[in-house]
Amino acid sequence: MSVAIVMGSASDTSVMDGAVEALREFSVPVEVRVLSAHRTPDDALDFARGAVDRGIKVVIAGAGGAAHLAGVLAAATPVPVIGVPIAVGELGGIDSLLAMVQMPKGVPVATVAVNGARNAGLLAVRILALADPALAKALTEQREAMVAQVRASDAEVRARYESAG
Ligand code: RP5
Repeated sequence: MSVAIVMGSASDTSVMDGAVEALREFSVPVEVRVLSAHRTPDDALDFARGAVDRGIKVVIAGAGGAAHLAGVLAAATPVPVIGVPIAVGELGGIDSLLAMVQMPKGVPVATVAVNGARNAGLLAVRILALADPALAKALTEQREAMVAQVRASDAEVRARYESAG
């Protein structure tokens, strides 16, 4: 059981590391690849067509600009694809966001926020957790830790403003 993290260029790694880190926090095996819908279309399609046989359960695809990678992969595999639009160039990510999120009917890509690679990793964990009770328990613990952290921030901020008068 593994998650594939695919990106259009090695220049995307600084963003996509967020997905790698999230998955590693839950000890989910990851395979990381650079595959481009435009520069290496044959490799991207070969990868997508072989994903099921290699035991990949979720694909996370990040790309910037005219970001067709996630959609092309989703067209060639039944494995769920999560798209991460990456902010590059003059348009600040709106280009990659629209390219990923505006998929035609029949070929879904679950698109997260621009540069939202950590949430893509966490969404992949949630998908895997549907069939993995240990992972579901770890997710619950992580969410409880987040609740505790926000409540601690709330207490700290309230105290700071109360004492300021
Ligand atoms: C996209 O073009 C890649 O996903 C990357 O975000 C962007 C720029 O790629 P490089 O020119 O840095 O290789 O295909």
